[in-house]
Amino acid sequence: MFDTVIKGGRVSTASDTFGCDIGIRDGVIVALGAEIGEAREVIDATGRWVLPGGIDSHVHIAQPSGEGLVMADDFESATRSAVMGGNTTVLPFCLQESGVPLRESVRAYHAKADGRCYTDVSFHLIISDPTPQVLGQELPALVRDGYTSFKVFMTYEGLALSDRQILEVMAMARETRALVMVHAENYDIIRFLTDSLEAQGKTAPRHHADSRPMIAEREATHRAISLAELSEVPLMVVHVSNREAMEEIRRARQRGLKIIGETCPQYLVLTAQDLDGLNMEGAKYVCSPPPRDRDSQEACWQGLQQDVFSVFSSDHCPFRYDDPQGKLTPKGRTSFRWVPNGIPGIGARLPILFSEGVVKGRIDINRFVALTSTNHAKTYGLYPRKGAIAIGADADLAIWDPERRQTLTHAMLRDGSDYTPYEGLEIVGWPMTTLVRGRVVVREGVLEGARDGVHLPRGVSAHA
Ligand code: DUC
Ligand code: ZN
Ligand code: ZN
Repeated sequence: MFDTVIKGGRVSTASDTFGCDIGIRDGVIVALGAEIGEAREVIDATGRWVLPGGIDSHVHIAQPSGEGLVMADDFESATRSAVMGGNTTVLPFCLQESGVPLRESVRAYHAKADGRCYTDVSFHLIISDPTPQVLGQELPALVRDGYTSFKVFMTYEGLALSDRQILEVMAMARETRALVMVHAENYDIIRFLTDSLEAQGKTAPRHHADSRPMIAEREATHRAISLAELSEVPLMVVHVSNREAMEEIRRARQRGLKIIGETCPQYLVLTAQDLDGLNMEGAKYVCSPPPRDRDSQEACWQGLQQDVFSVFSSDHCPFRYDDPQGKLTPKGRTSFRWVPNGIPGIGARLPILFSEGVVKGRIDINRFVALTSTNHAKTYGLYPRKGAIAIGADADLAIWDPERRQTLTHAMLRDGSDYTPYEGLEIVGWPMTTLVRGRVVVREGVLEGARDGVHLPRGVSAHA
């Protein structure tokens, strides 16, 4: 007797597609086959596709964001939107707070998350102050405890690390087999251009994109790759937005370096023109790197198709629009410099890639699964417990109606923001029912599960 059997679906993994029933017991997949037997609950998946639940390995939730600013989502609302959009695990960033032991920042972040999540979660760390104490003691201990990846920034006041500091982080990552993720934009280019745009009175949100040109991303991507090559560590270049940066990663991979790339929905379906809106409307699209142009969109698709990018994440970083603690912060009206950086996307990521990618024939369903689930699990040390439909894997599953047609609206996404940058997009295909470790959390589009998500300590990245 199984707890649950999912019957009659078309099952796709990162490598295969086949018809079979899935038997679940104690939250784990225990049988795959035809007519596998009785269950307390049978879910009919006839006409549906059964895929591994999405893993979104790049999200920001309740992250401290500067004076007067508050992120639009707490862990409840972010993971609610995630599960409504077919995700079963998300990986948010725990920011090292200045002057606070890293372990303390991790404890504080757990206090925000524990007991509040619809999906499972696992934290990356953001290293803003790599002191000898942090690198020599705190980080190695945290890596041993399963926080096996961290992000470094090459830009932003209070976050940017020097090349020397990045090398020191990489040396520690090499020792501990942790995975370094990098935000690659040239800080001095951005500061110089921001000052000169402001001096010309060009302060509207659209000039955010002018202040962060592709060359700033390309140069920093090349430099980050060089530092990783010198350090002999793998490197994940996150949120890649354009052809030039993508080609830097391709070249590095062709030379045999373990450089891994990520892109996000905003680089497939938005452009810098979206920042042009009247008054402050453009602030809804302010994120970094900024959305670019049609050729960049095409390049990002090629990167996804050709495995230059192996993961597709949302970079969910939500601020409410009509809110003085969000995009309409009073200082933001004086200059784009002060508009909070980031856009929501945790619930829209999977439907956008399914509709624009699978339905429009740009990628096949197996590539979709790899890009949205399996490769995240492998990259961040969760495989094969996560990201797989296999005996012994967690029963994290999304049951898709591949033909459902809808116009995307913010109301469908159930997050804590007051807008989606993807409003009005025509979407074909939707994750109707989602199970997290065997429990139905969303059934036919209706949230019904409890907040039973847990924090997952992670193993070593497949790339490390
Ligand atoms: N980088 C991110 O990864 N997210 C939002 C803003 C940023 O700069
Ligand atoms: Zn970033
Ligand atoms: Zn991010």
